[in-house]
Amino acid sequence: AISTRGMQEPGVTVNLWEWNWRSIAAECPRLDRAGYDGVQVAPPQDSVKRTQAEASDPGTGSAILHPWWEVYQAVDYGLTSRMGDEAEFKTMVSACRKAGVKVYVDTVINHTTGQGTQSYGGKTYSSYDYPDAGYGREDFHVPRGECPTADGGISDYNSKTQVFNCNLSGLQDLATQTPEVRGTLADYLNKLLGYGVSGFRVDAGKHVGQADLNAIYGLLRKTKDGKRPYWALEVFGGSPGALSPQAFTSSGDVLGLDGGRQIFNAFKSYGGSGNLGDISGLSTFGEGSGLTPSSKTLSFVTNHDTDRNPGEYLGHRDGDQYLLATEWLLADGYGSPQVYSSFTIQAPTGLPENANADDRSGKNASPPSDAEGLISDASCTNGLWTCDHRLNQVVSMVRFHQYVAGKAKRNVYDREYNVLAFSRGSRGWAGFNNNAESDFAGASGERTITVQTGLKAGRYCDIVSGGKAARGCTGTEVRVRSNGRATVTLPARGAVAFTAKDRIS
Ligand code: LAG
Ligand code: CA
Repeated sequence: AISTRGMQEPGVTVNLWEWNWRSIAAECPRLDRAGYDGVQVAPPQDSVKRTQAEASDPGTGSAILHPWWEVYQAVDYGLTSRMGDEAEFKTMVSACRKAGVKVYVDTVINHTTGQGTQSYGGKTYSSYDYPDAGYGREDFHVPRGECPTADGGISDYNSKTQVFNCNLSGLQDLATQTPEVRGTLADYLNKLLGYGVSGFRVDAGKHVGQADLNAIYGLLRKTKDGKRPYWALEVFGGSPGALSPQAFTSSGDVLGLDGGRQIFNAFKSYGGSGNLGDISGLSTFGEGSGLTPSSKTLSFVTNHDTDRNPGEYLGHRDGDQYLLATEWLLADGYGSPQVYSSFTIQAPTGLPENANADDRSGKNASPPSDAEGLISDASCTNGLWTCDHRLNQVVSMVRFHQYVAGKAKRNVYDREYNVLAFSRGSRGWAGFNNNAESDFAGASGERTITVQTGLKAGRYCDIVSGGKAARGCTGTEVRVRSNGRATVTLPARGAVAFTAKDRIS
């Protein structure tokens, strides 16, 4: 186990996944004003830069030259990547720190690549031989004979030995039990900490395993703020015993992937006719619904993988329901909530004959890039980036989350189909309505509820539709009566929320 004493708390973060370093640096002052505590950034280490030869080989997974997932195929730990070079990375971290926003880095420490011969940093390599990282065959489980499968891949996700030691979708699995590999990885992470980074998302954490994760964490220096670095492990649920997310909570925080599925099932169900979801059951969400403890979880509605998995998780494509879920998670208070914001997924045109289903659906699409694969500056006006983290209703709920921090959920209203409302102590109240505009033959999806708000009498401005203005509210106004009760109309697939400081009289 690792000690979490003095560990950096992430607070509310935004995952600006595959935003380039220049754009993140420019965004950080705005993130701070919006109330975000930190930003998570895509893997900055050098990675495979595919060539036409790889794109033409169906075995490499895509006919697209530069799919988004190139960055998950480490070649060495130089900091030249699709998102920018080392100088730009350093500038970004300093600019964000100066703005009061902490930077968390997605780190690929379980494996190197599974394809290609050249990298964004201009290095060349071959299978199990990465001169610039200092890795040879002795640094990988498969050539060492430590993976029991014939082809070196993971075929049984219930086997600890296979999950830890075999190659995850062809990616060459590092022998993280050796002092040499641990030292190389710790040097990389310590360099990032030296630049001012505050912690890490550990890609494929489940495949590194607790013992090696703990040992690597033990080699890390403190952050510039004198804290132990934040450490959030990616552990997909579904495997038994030691492979479960619960079994990794003694090695760090874990990503809230099972929670993401519960959120999808509540908001959307499985999408058949008549399956419209029912969010009222989310009154019990978190440890009470079998998830990892709040204090050990990086919670989210979606991330870069799940946004591409429409049948099991919500994503940007789900529009109002996705935003409603994001607003609800920020109000609920489970885990350290993370808002996701990246490029819009579009089905590419003009694909070659050998394109596969994931190429055609847009699942493998490249972020907006130049011909060399270098990612373009993010823009919130060209339609290529979602910029969901900037939306008024999301920013308002980030502020709500910060303002009600530590206050228990009270006055839960969950007796009505697809509606959920609660107060957070006596500091804030929020109500959510997941009913569509016309679920039942033309009926309005709007819902009017009478609830106990936990707040004192007065007129309050709803922060989802607007907020306080010089006189009155720019959006909806809610009147709380002397007994704390209020009658509130929740728009279809919408929310109403206010805190004690949104009172106008
Ligand atoms: C992760 N967590 O454990 C990332 O969140 C996930 O996005 C990564 O997969 C995975 N682990 C490895 O870091 C992504 C794509 C894969 C892609 C992989 C490596 O979802 O599709 O694999 O990144 O780029 C691709 C091809 C495979 C091929 C492999 C190796 O799709 O067909 O076998 O590359 O060449
Ligand atoms: Ca491994």
